[in-house]
Amino acid sequence: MKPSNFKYQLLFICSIGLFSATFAQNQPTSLKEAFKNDFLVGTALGAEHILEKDAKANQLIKKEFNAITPENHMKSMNIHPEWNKYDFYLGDKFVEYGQKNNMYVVGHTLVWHSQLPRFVGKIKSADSLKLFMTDHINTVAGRYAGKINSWDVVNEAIEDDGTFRKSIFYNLLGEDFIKMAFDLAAKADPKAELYYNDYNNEQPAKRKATIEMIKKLKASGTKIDGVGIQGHWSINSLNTKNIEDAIIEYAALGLKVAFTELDLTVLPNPWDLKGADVNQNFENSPKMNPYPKELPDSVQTTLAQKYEELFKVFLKHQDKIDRITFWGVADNHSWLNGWPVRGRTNYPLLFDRNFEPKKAYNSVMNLKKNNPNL
Ligand code: 9MR
Repeated sequence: MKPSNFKYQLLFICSIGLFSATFAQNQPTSLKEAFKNDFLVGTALGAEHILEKDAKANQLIKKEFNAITPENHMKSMNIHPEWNKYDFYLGDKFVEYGQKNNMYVVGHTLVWHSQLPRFVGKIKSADSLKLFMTDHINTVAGRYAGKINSWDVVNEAIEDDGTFRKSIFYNLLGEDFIKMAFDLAAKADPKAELYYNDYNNEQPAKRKATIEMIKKLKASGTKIDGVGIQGHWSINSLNTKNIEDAIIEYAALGLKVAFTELDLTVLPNPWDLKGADVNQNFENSPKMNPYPKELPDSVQTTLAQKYEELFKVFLKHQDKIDRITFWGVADNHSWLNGWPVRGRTNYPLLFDRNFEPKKAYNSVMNLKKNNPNL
């Protein structure tokens, strides 16, 4: 080889090396970094996370996410167990955790028919229920005023067919309970963004009813800032057309859209059950729990493809989407291990039981790595 040729080859190799090093340096290394110009990326925390019991989980939460939602401990049953008794221990710790780590803090949830304290179940009159709602919202939203970035004010008030859910709130107060809840929340914490949150509300009938309900609220002068689409979906029936239509239609109302409880079940759904009605449960059996030890590669790949499909839609509409929150940190901590069949092994999130990123994590990250401008 002539010395001059060698010199050029060396120069070429060095340039490639330098280019790859710079390229690698500019690559995002976490979800929150990858999507920083698009939307917040959040997770739901349990008590063990808030109390920083597990070093690996703690490290992962801080590295990957910039928004947090309390999975259970701000629900009325836990935070307001008796008429005159509140328990703010975990709520306070949760808010502290978010502030300390510079995270967007979501309050979940002020008015929900499920996980109600016992005493509420015994209420028989509209006046007593109003008293409960007023005291509850004033006290809880009031305590964290200025510290919570957004509240899921009302959760799951509409059924899949578009009718109002016949909850204690609806039965005693009619649909006005929704307006009442939002007005109370706006007064108790004027700075928080106020969301209506539901599952299956990307589907046409429920979406239509939700839009009507929101239009009425807005027309009456009530403050509502966003719609939360929970996003409890399945790799077997993910419908991105509905999701895209819902983003466009909710945003057209002048509202922010957030995906508030995202997970994709990989397990068979008894009776093709969709959504998240927590009152349903089914018997366990080997057929219903096909991957008790590990997830086969083929399913791992399908999960990755589905997450990629979903995030492509999210990125396409990033101007309308404020936040994508996963319902859990890693697969070991997912409500889908216990619902709608108890004791199953599910794999719905981006991190596995050892807190390692799954193929699905890479497929989502690669959307930004390979297309920085997407
Ligand atoms: O993930 C939550 C689970 O730990 C609770 O047992 C369950 C009971 O109410 O609630 C789960 O979270 C729900 C959320 O608060 C509202 N949307 C549906 C979620 C999954 O059921």
